[in-house]
Amino acid sequence: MTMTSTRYQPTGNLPTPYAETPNFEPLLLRALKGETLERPPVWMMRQAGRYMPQYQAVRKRHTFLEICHTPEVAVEVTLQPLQQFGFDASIIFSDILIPLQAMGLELAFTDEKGPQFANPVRHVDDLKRLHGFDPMVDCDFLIKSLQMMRHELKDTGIALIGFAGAPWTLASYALEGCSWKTGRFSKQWLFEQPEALHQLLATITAMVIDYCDAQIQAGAQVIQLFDTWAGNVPTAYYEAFVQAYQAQVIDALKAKHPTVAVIIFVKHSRGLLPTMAKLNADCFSLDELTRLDEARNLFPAGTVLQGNLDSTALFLTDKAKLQALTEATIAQGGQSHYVFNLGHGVLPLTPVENVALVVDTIKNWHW
Ligand code: 1CP
Repeated sequence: MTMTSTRYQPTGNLPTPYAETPNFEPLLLRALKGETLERPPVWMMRQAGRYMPQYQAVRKRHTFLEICHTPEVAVEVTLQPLQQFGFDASIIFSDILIPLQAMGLELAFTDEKGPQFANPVRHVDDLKRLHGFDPMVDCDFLIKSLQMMRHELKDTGIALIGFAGAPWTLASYALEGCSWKTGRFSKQWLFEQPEALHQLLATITAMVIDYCDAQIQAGAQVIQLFDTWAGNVPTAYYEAFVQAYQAQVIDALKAKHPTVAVIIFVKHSRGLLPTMAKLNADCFSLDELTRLDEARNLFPAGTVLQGNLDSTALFLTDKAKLQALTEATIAQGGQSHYVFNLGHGVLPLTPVENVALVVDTIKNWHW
């Protein structure tokens, strides 16, 4: 397949650095270190994507997977929300399913069905099909995208975030083959074949560690782990099948890169917080079901919280209400150990002017 990608040119028109940032140390990194700040850093999960006309224009020229696999284009769409809204952090454009593709699962993406694996893991024997890979070689497109982004963000005060799916969520995609829906296959393995599931989780965990390590070497300054489907696991199984593997990833990354912060996002984490607090993560990204100020008491002192404006609030037509909800979120987050984000990702069809309003509200905030 031939691809006609636009050549990447340094844009030079990124927002000016945060004025009070000494030596341009990104505000996000300062917040993650626990510094007291005038205002919190702001970024949004899924800040690049379908809600932006500029992204849709790129999608007319490229499939979703082409964007992920072509560094010049991945960088172009990673930069779009920074240029338009002035976020304080940039999350590299990729997808949590990319490393599963590198392990041998055949990934296709259609507009109707979203991501789908043609050969999901359904039998214990299928585990033999999953192979290791060298992220530097087999995901060289991601490595190059990160290197180009770091170069682009130099001296802007914008931090670069790399990411991976956490083991449970990746294992469930490998088992379901597509969107989670009922989680039938993942739950069957959980209840009937726990040993095989542990084997799958261990294989994926080793991969996630190498994959994040490679992203850090390529320039990622922070790693966020997405455990989108962790909140759907029955409590009796949670620690052994979800959290134990999150902990392995976090502990391995912290041992190798003590100064690189790890953020963990667990969707539907209300009720799991006292358990999650045992993790060695630097920052916990909470969804909108939890109040940040109440959650803070459940975590050890020095823990950074991230979140958690309801993504659907960005559909409000009442701008004053949206501004008030944004300010209430900051007030609950606090003056230190806090990073502004949504409770989950920016949704398709979100009005762009509301994303701008939220970012401006935060940038105008003074404690
Ligand atoms: O053009 C398109 O239609 C593609 C839509 C799209 C986009 C923009 C997908 C398909 N992935 C992405 C990018 C993406 N995915 C990013 C980019 C960086 C950014 O945040 O700006 C990130 C961090 C992800 C992570 C991701 N992918 C998660 C975890 C976060 C979350 O939202 O829960 C998950 C679960 C996925 C799987 C995925 N990829 C895409 C879709 C539609 C889905 C969901 C599939 C399902 O229904 O389960």
